Amino acid sequence: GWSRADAKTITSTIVVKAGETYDGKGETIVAVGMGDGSQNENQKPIFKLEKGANLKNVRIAAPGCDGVHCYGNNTITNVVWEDVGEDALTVKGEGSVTINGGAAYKASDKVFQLNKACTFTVKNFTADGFGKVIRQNGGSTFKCTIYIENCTFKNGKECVARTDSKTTQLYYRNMSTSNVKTNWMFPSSSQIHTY
Ligand code: DGU
Ligand code: CA
Ligand code: CA
Ligand code: CA
Repeated sequence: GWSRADAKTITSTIVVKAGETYDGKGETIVAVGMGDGSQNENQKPIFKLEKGANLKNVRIAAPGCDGVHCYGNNTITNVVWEDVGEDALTVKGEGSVTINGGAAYKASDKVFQLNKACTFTVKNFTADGFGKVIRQNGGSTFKCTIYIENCTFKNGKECVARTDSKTTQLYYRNMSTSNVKTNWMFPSSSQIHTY
């Protein structure tokens, strides 16, 4: 069920192994003792997805802590962050990461944080309340390739995507925004494409 009465309490990170899929079947997860959901950088992730691990059908309740850590080649399907903590999801290993379906609400700053070179795809997703939906780690120069497809972004204080890298490329189609300050903060508009 989806009700808070059914929520599953965790006190440590759920590690999903290579080649495995964690299917929450709609469960709501509440983290206790793993962080307060603020902008403090020392919170624990709710999930650690090893390289090649997948996650689906989970609602992450407040406090969102440090969200989901991805080590590459991960698919995240129908995951809802009810109240994003420090951030919602971080790419920590090279490879592809695909977010398909789901939503993220109430992010004080970043939703998706890209700390390694990756192909990062977000599709069929809603974010409502954020600073940036996608942020490549500040000052980094590696190349990310970002795809945004069939997404709705609302109430963004800064932008949809921001990078300092001159090699990162972003491709988007069927993206709708409302009350988002600006779409892109990239070194050059030539890095932004439709497809
Ligand atoms: O600013 O390393 O925000 O992974 C310096 C920090 C910062 C990271 C990042 C993250 O970039 O903490 O949450
Ligand atoms: Ca951070
Ligand atoms: Ca929040
Ligand atoms: Ca973080």
